Amino acid sequence: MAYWLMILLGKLLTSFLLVSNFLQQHFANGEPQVPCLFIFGDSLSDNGNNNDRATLAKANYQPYGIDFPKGTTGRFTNGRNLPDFIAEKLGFPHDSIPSYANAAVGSVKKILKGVNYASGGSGILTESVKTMTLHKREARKVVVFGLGLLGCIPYEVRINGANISGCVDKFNEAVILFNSRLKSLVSYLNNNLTKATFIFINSTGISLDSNIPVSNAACCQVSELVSAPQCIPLPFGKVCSNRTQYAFWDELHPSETAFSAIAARAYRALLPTDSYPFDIQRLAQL
Ligand SMILES: *[C@@H]1O[C@H](CO)[C@@H](O)[C@H](O)[C@H]1NC(C)=O
Ligand SMILES: *[C@@H]1O[C@H](CO)[C@@H](O)[C@H](O)[C@H]1NC(C)=O
Ligand SMILES: *[C@@H]1O[C@H](CO)[C@@H](O)[C@H](O)[C@H]1NC(C)=O
Ligand SMILES: CC(=O)N[C@H]1CO[C@H](CO)[C@@H](O)[C@@H]1O
Repeated sequence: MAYWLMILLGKLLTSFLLVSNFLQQHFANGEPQVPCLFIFGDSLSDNGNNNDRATLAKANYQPYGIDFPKGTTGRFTNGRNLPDFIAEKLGFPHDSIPSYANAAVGSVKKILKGVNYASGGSGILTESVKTMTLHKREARKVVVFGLGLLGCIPYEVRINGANISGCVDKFNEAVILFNSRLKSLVSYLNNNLTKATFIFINSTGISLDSNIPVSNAACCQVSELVSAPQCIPLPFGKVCSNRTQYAFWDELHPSETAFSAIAARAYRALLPTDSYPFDIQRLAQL
């Protein structure tokens, strides 16, 4: 049952990470804290799954990846995304969790360290259900990220108009309700599924507290068109130079700086409200 819930939620959630410890071995210093990491989610977590898919949700062109060592990869941001930061904090080498698209053509060894199933638009999830059932019995530690404040996304503000808060209040009200029920679901699952541990990350609380100077505008230039929230390709569109000052990279997706801020407190909570019932660091140690 839990597995189907994960798949369902993966279609809605900002990000979905799954940490498995089926090997139950002792890890030496320098080794990752958990043996493998599986990621489910949407474009906020995608690391290249959509590049060859028939979809409009693509980020495999410049300026995407402008601050990523390998450049453009299909990540929907300027640098590292949320799973990149979480994986690094868990001790995985930089960029070592392949996209499902790459893992499928790569070696088995690669897949054993984990796979990123996240896809802009989340369409890949249905395709990968079969693969995931292979890992079903081993899935023991699950991190669920709550939805971010969708009503504060610059694109939504542009399309719907802002309330006094500067955001679209009705969207944020729905997000807050959804997240509180999601947190209850995490509690329910922990009490009723003895072999697995779930934690909830309060993305909204963390981002409201993160004080990135510009949170109401995209760093890269986007088209004025209603359906165009992504960066205009280089060299036609401009990109801001002070990228660490912006919470949003394009009109929909957080910047590397914003992802870094969320990952830091998801991994090691600063406030008791950041995670429930505890943070990723503690989950990894269980
Ligand atoms: C937000 O703005 C919309 C559109 O202008 C308006 O209908 C709605 O009542 C406002 N909501 C709040 C909570 O002020
Ligand atoms: C998230 O954090 C904020 C501020 O710390 C808090 O007010 C809110 O209740 C938290 N949300 C959930 C779902 O725990
Ligand atoms: C970022 O740089 C632009 C010019 O490229 C400037 O207009 C803007 O005020 C700067 N913003 C911050 C927060 O530094
Ligand atoms: C503590 C908790 O959430 N336990 C739940 C386990 O599942 C039963 C229903 O099957 C609920 O009634 C409990 O509340």
